[in-house]
Amino acid sequence: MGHTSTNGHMHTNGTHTNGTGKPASPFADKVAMQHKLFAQLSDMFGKEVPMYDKSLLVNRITNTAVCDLLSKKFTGFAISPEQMEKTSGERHGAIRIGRPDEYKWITRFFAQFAMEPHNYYDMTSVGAKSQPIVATAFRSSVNPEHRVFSSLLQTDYFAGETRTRIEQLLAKRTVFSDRAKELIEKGEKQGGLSVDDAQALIKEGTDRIFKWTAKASDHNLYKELCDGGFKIAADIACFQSHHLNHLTPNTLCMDLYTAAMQHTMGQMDEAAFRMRATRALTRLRSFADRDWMRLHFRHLTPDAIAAFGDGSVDDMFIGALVAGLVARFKRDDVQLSKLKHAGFKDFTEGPSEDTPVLLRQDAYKALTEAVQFTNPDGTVTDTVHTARFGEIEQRFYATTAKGRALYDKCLAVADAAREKDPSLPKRDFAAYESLYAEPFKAFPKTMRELLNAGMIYGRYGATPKGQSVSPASLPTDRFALVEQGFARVEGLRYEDFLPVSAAGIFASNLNQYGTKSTAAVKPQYTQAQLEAVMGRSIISTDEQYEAIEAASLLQMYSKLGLLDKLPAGERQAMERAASKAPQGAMAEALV
Ligand code: OOG
Ligand code: NI
Repeated sequence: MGHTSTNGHMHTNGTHTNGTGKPASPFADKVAMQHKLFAQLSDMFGKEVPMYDKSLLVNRITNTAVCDLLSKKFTGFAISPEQMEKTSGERHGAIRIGRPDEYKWITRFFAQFAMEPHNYYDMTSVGAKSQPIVATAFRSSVNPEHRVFSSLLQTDYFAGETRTRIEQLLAKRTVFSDRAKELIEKGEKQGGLSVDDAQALIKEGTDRIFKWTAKASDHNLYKELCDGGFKIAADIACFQSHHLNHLTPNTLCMDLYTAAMQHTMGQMDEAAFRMRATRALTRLRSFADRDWMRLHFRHLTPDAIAAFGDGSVDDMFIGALVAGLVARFKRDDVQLSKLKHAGFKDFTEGPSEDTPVLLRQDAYKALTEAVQFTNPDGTVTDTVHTARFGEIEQRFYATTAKGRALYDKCLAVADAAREKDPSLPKRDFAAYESLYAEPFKAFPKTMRELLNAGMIYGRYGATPKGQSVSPASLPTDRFALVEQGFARVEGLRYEDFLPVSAAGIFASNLNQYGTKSTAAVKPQYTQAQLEAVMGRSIISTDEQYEAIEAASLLQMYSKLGLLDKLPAGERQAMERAASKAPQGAMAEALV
């Protein structure tokens, strides 16, 4: 499948050349339309779920405090309101789909926005938290800003009669209108859509495909599924659209945001909030170095970051920031406790707060929303449904196989420790944090150390200094080159999902642990099966992260005149890995 321009540059339309010498295209830039799609999904979701809109406001407020601290620490750093919106903007959504043919349409829909399937997630085999779904995530391959975790219900997970009833109900619905299908087919045939057509397809998304209707079918089946522990199947089978389950923005400081949410939702008093906010900002002051800046502000070039001066942040400044937050959260527009809600989770999923790998996620719990069921006999049941929740995330470095294995090990130990004393986060949060951080001590805590230990992937580039000296005087070791200023490096950001974290999110938000298959023999699910449903292959991102690193190293060695000095085996391995790099990846190189 061909890649389109996924380099993240904004074009409002494609009718001009894009500065790369490529001929002008009559079609809208797919990535620009992807941004529009997510902006409009966010508007839709904000109207549907007032809590979500408020959580965006809380995120804006806490991210602003973070940036105030950063501009004191790094003189010359400032962020415009527009850039703040973009930086905190939507990162991912989640949808749950019932039928294979619908899943194929979804695949084709996202392709029109340059979003392709990345990674296979088999949620039927994650132990006690298993769910009857398999999934992939649609996103751009290079510098993705948005992604959608898209699940497909596996009806054969269920025994005979339940399975038949789910399938019969699902068979009756039409999520994609004829117009939506026509637009997708047109885009495929032409190789793109005009701005108007792309906008019309977005409207199909916000008016129908992803829209919450509060209308459902067959309350008996719904109740049976819920009572049987299959809430997820009920959430899929009984509804008429692939309603957006959550839409997750990006926070610059998870611990500040979660404290703020708990405070404004009425779960944390002012004194506790002051303490938590002070701790979060104090930690940020020490670990937000220039690498952290590059990771969190993709619009800042390494040169721009290097040019910032060294400022300093004293305790008084943090005190003033916290006082400002306390005052801000007294205002009417952020009284989240006045909205009906089910509380905020007590702890964050992912690595400990001091370990910058993969991602950290948290959420306010699923809301109870009014739904009207129309039953097979024509009667109507007015009741409620609990599924949509409010997640938040912060992304860190992508781990290598070695780093991932260590993460999985640390996580298992940390989770077990937490489960031994489940009320600890509520009783004594500081004690809980130390308990959870203990197993993660096995991880280095800075980007450089993580790279040197082979735990995370990096993108390397030659510096002007490196290019100005004779290759004969240069070492070939990548770390030595960086150490001596001949090269530089940045960690790659993790752009994907964590099945165990996802399972935890399913479990806590459905208020229900996983489900065992009721089929006589639990079916085995494979990536190839999902690929057959989609009619295309799924991209493996471990391979991509490795490829981006390898391609950047080859480019660096070539610019430094060192390619010939590399051991042949090492160079070949790099070339093999680099050949899998997504198109456009090197346009993102450091130099
Ligand atoms: C998807 C859960 C996965 C995440 O952030 O890991 C997810 C769902 O709730 O349908 O969104
Ligand atoms: Ni999510």
